[in-house]
Amino acid sequence: MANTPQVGILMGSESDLPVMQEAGNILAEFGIPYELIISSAHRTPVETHDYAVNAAKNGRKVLIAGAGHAAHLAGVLAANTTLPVIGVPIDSSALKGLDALLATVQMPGGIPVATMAIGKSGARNAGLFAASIIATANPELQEKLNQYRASLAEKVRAANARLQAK
Ligand code: RP5
Repeated sequence: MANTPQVGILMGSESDLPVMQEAGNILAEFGIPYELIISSAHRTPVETHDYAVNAAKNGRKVLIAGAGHAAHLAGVLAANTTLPVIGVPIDSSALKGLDALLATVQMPGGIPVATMAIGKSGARNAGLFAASIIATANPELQEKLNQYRASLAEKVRAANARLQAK
């Protein structure tokens, strides 16, 4: 079905939503259907497991997982699916996300998680990275990504032109 979400964006808590919505906003920009799910590796481990186990057959192509503190969400999803899993460490703890970064990036060999930067930049990049993965089989999407990159470059050139004109 055309509107079947291709990307599942999961987060450990409702408090993660303002960060993880950034990933959704990017996917919406590229016209990629996604869903936002609150599911915790610690507090709802059974639901988290079931989501990952069924994700591929439910049509998901990529999973994005955002969590803070001792963040296990991305790793638990990756343990239960061979879909690509992108982790976003969230700065919700006293350690400002350094704990979540290490917990997410330091996966033992065999179960990969592609880890982004801490916080909103990481969530935006997770959306872009998911789009890049999907674009490997979608030339139209590939072209949109090229245009997006060109628009970023254009903004920098315009900013520099404004500065030089002062
Ligand atoms: C993690 O603990 C969540 O991903 C969240 O970032 C953090 C705090 O959760 P709440 O106590 O705000 O629900 O599991």
